[in-house]
Amino acid sequence: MKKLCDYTQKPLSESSDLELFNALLNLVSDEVKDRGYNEGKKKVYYISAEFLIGKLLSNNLINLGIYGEIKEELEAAGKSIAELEEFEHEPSLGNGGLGRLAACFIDSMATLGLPADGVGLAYHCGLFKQNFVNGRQYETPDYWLTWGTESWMRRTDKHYDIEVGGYKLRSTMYEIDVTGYRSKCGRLRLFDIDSIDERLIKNRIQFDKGDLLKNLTLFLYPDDSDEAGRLLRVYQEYFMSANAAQLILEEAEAKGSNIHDLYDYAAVQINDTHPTFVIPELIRLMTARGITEEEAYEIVTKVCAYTNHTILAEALEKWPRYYLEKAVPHMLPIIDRMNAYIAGKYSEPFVQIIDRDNKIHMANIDIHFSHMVNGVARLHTEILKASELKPFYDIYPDKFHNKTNGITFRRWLRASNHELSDIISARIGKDWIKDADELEKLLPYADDDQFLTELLEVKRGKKAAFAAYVKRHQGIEVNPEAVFDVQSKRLHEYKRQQLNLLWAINLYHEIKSGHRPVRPVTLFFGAKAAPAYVTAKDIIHAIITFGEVVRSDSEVAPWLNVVMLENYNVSMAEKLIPAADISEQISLASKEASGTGNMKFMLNGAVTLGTMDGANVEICELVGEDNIFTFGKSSDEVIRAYAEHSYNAYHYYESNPRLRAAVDFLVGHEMLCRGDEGVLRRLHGELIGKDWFMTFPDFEDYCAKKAAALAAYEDRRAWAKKMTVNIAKAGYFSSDRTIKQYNDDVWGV
Ligand code: NBG
Repeated sequence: MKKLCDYTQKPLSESSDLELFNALLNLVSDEVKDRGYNEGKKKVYYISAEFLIGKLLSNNLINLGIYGEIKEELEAAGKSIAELEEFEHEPSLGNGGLGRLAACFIDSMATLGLPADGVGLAYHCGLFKQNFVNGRQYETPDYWLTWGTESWMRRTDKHYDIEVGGYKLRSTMYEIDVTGYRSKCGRLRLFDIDSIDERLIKNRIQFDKGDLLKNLTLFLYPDDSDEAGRLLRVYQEYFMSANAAQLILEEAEAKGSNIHDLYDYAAVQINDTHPTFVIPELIRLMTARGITEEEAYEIVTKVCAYTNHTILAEALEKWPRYYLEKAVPHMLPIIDRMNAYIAGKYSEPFVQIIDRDNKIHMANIDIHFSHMVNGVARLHTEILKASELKPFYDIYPDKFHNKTNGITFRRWLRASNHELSDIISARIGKDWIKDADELEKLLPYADDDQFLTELLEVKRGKKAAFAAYVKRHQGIEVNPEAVFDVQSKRLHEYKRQQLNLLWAINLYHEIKSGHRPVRPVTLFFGAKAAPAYVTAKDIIHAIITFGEVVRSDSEVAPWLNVVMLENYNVSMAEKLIPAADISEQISLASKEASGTGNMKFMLNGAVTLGTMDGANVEICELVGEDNIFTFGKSSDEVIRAYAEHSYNAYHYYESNPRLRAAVDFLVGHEMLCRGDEGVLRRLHGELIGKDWFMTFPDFEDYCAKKAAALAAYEDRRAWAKKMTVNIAKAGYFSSDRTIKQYNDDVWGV
């Protein structure tokens, strides 16, 4: 057993936090070496633009089974892991669910012993850091990378030559170890170029988008509101995919592949459309090795699989042909021939790779040239098959399959909620950490008073801790006795943070007219808006402004609080989710592919208030109607309303007085004297003139179900029972289950 003091070369009590942190990095790295990596003939390459991995210290110690010993050793010297964690920077390598899913997946792949690499890019400043100034979101670079010793990421001596944007670049590969739970390890491999220059960033996150040599990997999802920004995304996507393709072939050949048999050596998972170029690039590299193009098509199709994460058309990337001419001219002849090959087989315009406007549909390349296409929750996959991708489903009925998302319980319960984890393990043992179905053994405790009391006690403690955190970080006083009602996810109109806001305004009106809730409610929002997404930013402004209105009104403040959390990220989620009572999953039915926050909340004993969308449908089925609150139009009704163009927001606004009062409050005196009039009027206009994601039709039902949830909360024993059922039934949503299914049905490793 390794001791930390062997790595500090002086007593722990005399070591600085930096010295301790570096000692822990070295200790973990030695421990990983002792265990070794999952190896085998065939390997999974999970290529993704995002890996939202979160801080690694606790997670690695837990997975390596040395958390307890290290904690004791540190405590004996008067130090704590929690302090060192504050010192650690969270890697800024992702945006939302797609990236967090990739992070949970690499944890599960390592844990299940699958030889697997995550492959992506080493963004220097990540997505962005969110600050609120005058009630608005400001973005600044998230300098998470500390080049030096104190980083989990190490430089390797692997380099590839990549041609992009008229340059010949030489890439460098970095690696982060992925510890599996009590198993061997995997690796996250991130590519970069040495010429990146962070000094290019001028004002906030503005930089010269034309200077590829200096900007290629500065940011994840650089602002794409202009052409230079969109081109940069193409450069990034190709750079990532081309590195991956070379890595895949090199490793396969080193293991003895003659490339004709690549399928026996590599399974490539294309996470959304961003890594699509890996397909034509593999074809290019294979034909350069003497394989015919026709055979190369067959090989890539056997090797690659594609996951779709959204039905929003905007997220299915289409690049104008001249972008590719500029960025990757050597890809064009290959894509043209792929296009001709497909056009020769299928005449349906929808399935063509290049459309009449000369745009290249990345998802269409993925679907034709992968052997498997999957959605990420049952409803989502059904919608893909029945409407969104129907013409493809007609051609390839056997390619389509569902893989409902999952989360790693090591991070989202064991590490982030020790207290809950301990009372669970005291009842059913620790096997649930690796075998999530074991959680079901908790069901009988739904009637055990002692357990229910402890469960409520744990929740109370987590709420108090989170309230203290909010006070420290944002200076906002939060009453821990209030119901903690939480909506945390990317800010997007389809996720409908605005619906939740309208509910809160309605409650404000009720309180003003003398109808107080039985217990105070605190509404937490955690969300970043894409820098160029105007309406999303307007919603943030409205939420922050309304929070100020509420807190400054002495009649309302004791009963309602609205908090927009600053810079929501994985580390904050680990504190927030264990403290939640109600989990808001209120997307417009049919629009949320799955959601994974919903699973994390449930696992931590929050009760879902949601629409029948994404994985909520499966949650509902598992916990039963008594343990979830559902509302709203069904996905069928929504799909029909869009098809018929029958929705008219103004009609609802006009005919429902309390909805109208809530909407008009946005531009009323209280809001205007604190907020920005232009922004608030724009949002008001957007809602009554469009409301594209149909918040108004669901408003009444939402209010009714939220009232029911709040009333149910008052029977504390019955509520604790609901919490227990949610935890006990969460086992299905372990990413270990998801990964096992991918491996059984898709990868065959
Ligand atoms: C998100 C969906 C979620 C889904 C995750 C993971 C993107 C682009 N998509 O519903 O919105 O849970 O992907 O599959 O982040």
